[in-house]
This record gives sequence, structure tokens and C-alpha cells, in this order.
Amino acid sequence: MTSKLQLYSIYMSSPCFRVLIALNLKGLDYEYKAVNLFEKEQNRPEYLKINPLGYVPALVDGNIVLADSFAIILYLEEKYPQHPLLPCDLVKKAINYQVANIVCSSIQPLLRLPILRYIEENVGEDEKFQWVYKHVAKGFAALEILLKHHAGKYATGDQIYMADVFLAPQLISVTDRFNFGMSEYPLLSRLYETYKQVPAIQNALPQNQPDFPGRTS
Ligand SMILES: N[C@@H](CCC(=O)N[C@@H](CS)C(=O)NCC(=O)O)C(=O)O
Repeated sequence: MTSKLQLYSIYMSSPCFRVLIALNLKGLDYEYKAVNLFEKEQNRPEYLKINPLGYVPALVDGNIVLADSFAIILYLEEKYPQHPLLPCDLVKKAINYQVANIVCSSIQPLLRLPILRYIEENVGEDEKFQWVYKHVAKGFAALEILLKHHAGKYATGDQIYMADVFLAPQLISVTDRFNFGMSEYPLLSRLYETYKQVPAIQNALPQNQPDFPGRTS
């Protein structure tokens, strides 16, 4: 008997959001294991055995334990080939890696809660927002240029791929959390509107997760 996948996650994390979208697109059933970052559950010894870095998401698949959304999504792609998240075309595949990596190494890490809390407490609230806007604007401007020659209905064509899996949570989280204006990014704005209609993305939204505050089931 194969055991169900387990996803260690918190509702408000965009890296967790990425993995949820991938699981949904591939139609994989999973058990949601909430890790409360506000209670510092990520630093408890039992969680550090799963991810020694103390970050969510982490995925358990039988005796395989994996952390980091990029690694988890590539693993899911190879193990569960249904609904491919990477195109066959070499260039389009590389663009998918590039977009995913821009999001997960040049935008999202700069917006982590401990960093923003540090700036707010040691420098000021205005500076915190300036920091967010500066780094999001730099990343989005690059993505807007990069995707100009690749986008179709989705980021790299007419199918939803890994680039979208990383982009959708980033677009949704900066608009919801920081009220970031998208008017200078027409292509990303169009993708944002498209993503909001995709069931696999809707189901992965923070407010649809079992640990979202106020949810009873
Ligand atoms: N590169 C990692 C980043 C994961 C990450 O930043 N997780 C944050 C939540 S969004 C976290 O667990 N933070 C806990 C902490 O800062 O102690 C990935 O893509 O999975």
C-alpha cells in the first residue's frame, strides 16, 4: 500500500502555495500538516528532523522527505508525470527554470517575515514598504521583459507550467499583502487575472487552506 503524501505548510506562505498548485495540477491527494510559524513550530526538534533549515514547505512521500519548493516541484514532476509542469522545448523549459528561480531567489526571500519585521523594528515602517516595493518592482520589471516573447495565455505559452506555478503565488501575495500596484506590468497583470480563474490555483489560495484563521474545517 502506498501512503498518502504529506505536505507541511502554512496558509500564508507563497512557497507552500506553489507546491499546493503543483499537487492540484497533478491531481495528487495529500494530507495537509499545518506548521504554525507564529508559534515557532518550525524550530521544534520534531520539525527540524523533517527540514533542518526550519522552513516550510516540506513534503513526505513514503520514506522520502524533501524540503524547498523548487526541489519538491521538480521531484513531483519526475515521479508523477501526469500534467507536465515543464514543456519539452528546451528553450521554453529553460525559461520556466529562469522564471521560477527569479521568483524563489530574487523576490520572495527578500519579503520573508523576519526580514520585514527587522526593518520595521530597527529602521521604520515606511522603509519596510520602500524595501518591498523596490525589490518587487525590480523582479517584476525583469519578468515583464523576459516573458514578452514567450507568453501566451499563460507565462510561457498556452499551457500552465512551472513558471506559472511560481508566478501566481508571488503576484497574488504582493497584491493582497502589500497592495502592490500592477499598472506598470501589463503582461503580469493579465496573467494575474488569468490565474484567478484557474481551479488548481483557487484551491491553493491561503483562504482555502485548513489553517487559515477562522476556518473550522
Ligand atoms: N526556498 C524555500 C523558501 C521557504 C520559505 O521562505 N519559507 C518561509 C515561509 S514563506 C519559512 O518557513 N519561514 C520560517 C522562518 O523564517 O523561520 C522554498 O522555496 O521552499
